[in-house]
Order: sequence, then C-alpha cells, then structure tokens
Amino acid sequence: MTLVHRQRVVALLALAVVGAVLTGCSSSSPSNASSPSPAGSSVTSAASSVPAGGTKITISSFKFNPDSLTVAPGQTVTVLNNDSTAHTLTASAGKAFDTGTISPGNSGSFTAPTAPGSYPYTCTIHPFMHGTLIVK
Ligand SMILES: [Cu+2]
Repeated sequence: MTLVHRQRVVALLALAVVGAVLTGCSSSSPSNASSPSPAGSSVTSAASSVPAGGTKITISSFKFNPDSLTVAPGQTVTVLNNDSTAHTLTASAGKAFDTGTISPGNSGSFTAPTAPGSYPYTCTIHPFMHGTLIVK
C-alpha cells in the first residue's frame, strides 16, 4: 500500500518536472526568437533611434555634397539630385547600397550598411563622381 503510494508520488513528480520543462521552454522561446533576428530588430531600431529625415546628400554640378558623410548603421539616407541630368549614388564595391537612377530634380534614398566602415561610392553614369559614406 505504501509502495503504491510512493510510486504515484514519483509519477506525479515526474509529470510536474516535465510540465515545468515544457512551460519553461515555451515561455523562453519568444525572447530567444526576438533577439537573433537582425532583420526585424534593425528595422525597428532604425525607425526608433534615428530621427527621420536627418541625413541627406545633395548632388549638384556633378558633385556629391557633402562628399563624405558619417551615418549610423542601417540609417536611411536621402539623395537629392539638383542637376539637370540623371545621377545615381552607388557603392563602389559589393553593391552595399544603390539609389538607382535619380532623374533631375528628384530624390532617391538608400539604406546605409549595418557594418561599420568606410564605403566609397560613385555615380554609375558619371564614374568621375566620388564620395565616401562612413558608417559608425
Ligand atoms: Cu551622375
């Protein structure tokens, strides 16, 4: 009689342990899932920590102005084309960023790389145009 009772207690304890492990797993997985997702977190942090519309490059007279700009990782940079011909702002190496063709009087934008560093860029239509984006 006492032996049966002990076996039931052991069985109940085992169930309780399994239950605790299961609930522990399910409650901890959402926090684990949110931290290693760089895509989702970078989008939200970029939107919340960087003031909107703060960073801009203007193209005029076939020059990027400023020709050296420091931005935060993942920041959105607006590029205004003040010339009467089309331009692009394109990373020189690795296609790190590219506005595509910006027609005269219009603006485009690109997203700065998330890795800190110095990124030379050019206009693919006018390769003599140069600038540098610094991410840090
Ligand atoms: Cu150009």
